[in-house]
Amino acid sequence: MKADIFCRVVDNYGDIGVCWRLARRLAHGIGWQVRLWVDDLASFARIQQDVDPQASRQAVQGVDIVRWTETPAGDLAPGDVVIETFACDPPAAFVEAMRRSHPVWINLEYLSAEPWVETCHGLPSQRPDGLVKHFFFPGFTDATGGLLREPGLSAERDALQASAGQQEDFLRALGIAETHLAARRQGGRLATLFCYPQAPLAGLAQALATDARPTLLLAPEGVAPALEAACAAAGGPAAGGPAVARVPFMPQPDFDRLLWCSDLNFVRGEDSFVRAAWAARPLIWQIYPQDENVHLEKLDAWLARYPAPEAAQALMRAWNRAGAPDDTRAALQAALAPAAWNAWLAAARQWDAEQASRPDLGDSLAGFCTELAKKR
Ligand code: TRH
Repeated sequence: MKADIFCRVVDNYGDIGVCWRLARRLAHGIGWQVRLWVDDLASFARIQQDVDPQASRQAVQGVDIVRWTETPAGDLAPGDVVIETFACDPPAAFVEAMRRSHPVWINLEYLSAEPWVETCHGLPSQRPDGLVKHFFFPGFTDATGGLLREPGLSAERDALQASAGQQEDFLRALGIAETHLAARRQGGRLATLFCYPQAPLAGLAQALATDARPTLLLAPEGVAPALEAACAAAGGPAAGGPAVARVPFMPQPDFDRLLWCSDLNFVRGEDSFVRAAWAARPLIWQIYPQDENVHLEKLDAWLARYPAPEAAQALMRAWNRAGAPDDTRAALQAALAPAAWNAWLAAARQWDAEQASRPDLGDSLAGFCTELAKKR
């Protein structure tokens, strides 16, 4: 099968993050020939450093990458499957060519735990021009398209999590100082922090400063720029406060490894949230903020499925509401208390095992398209 994937970068890295992961999943795991159209190669190059932001056409890891804004779409014939992501609308000239070849047309939607997703997953939408678009929803239940997950991921994760030496080698290669590695060897906590600007950093720093276990926060360059100041205000490492280390943006497989090495992962958006679940460690999700707090309903829909103790759920609500620092401080302290923490650890393992027992989105989508292609 030949597939075209269209990616419009709205903001941040989630749009390209999902598309790039899907492109590699279909090309490597399923064996499709994949062409990925991207309108913002600079964002792409941030998470996949060998992408050339200037090239109008390039091949990276076996995927044919097209700079969407420059390439005349009418010159390239559609493949067997066209996947537009997040309703991004393929260019008119390309749709014109689709009217002649009638490929399978998929709109891959955003991830949501809300129940209505199950009733919309897989539905067709008949267009006046004769083309039919099908809606494909990722999700957490059997009645959805599932989550992207590469074969062999658990085994790779388990091997790294079982090897203190390999974890240290990995962290050292990221530039983590020997003093931090030594502190970790003596029981220090490692936490990855990937969040939006409104995250309540003061409450985070204050809670970690009162916790007996010292914490090293690993934050990607440019994320949470006020973090160092918040940690200094909470007393700094000398007074038991969290230490901060900056890490460069890294390719997705390394970002997975970072999450696997961490005891606790603060993640956001869509893709890093799913990857933190595959780490099988406690995660705190900052959902993408929307107008009129619609996102808080989506957060609750997911919390209703996630088996973590009430203290962890309350922490996530406080983290996303980003209210007074005291709220986050108290909520994090409660979630780190031994009984809650142990229950949260168990829940993270259970969530990973439950979700990993379902077919992944790559297989589900490939199967769905193959069936539709037979009926063309
Ligand atoms: O960056 P995000 O917030 O992305 C988004 C966008 O805002 C988007 O418009 C919105 O619709 C969506 O969220 C829900 O968060 P996300 O989804 O976690 O994407 C980040 C991607 O970047 C993910 O694929 C992981 C990747 N990444 C790396 O590969 N290396 C890194 O070093 C880091 C920090 C991230």
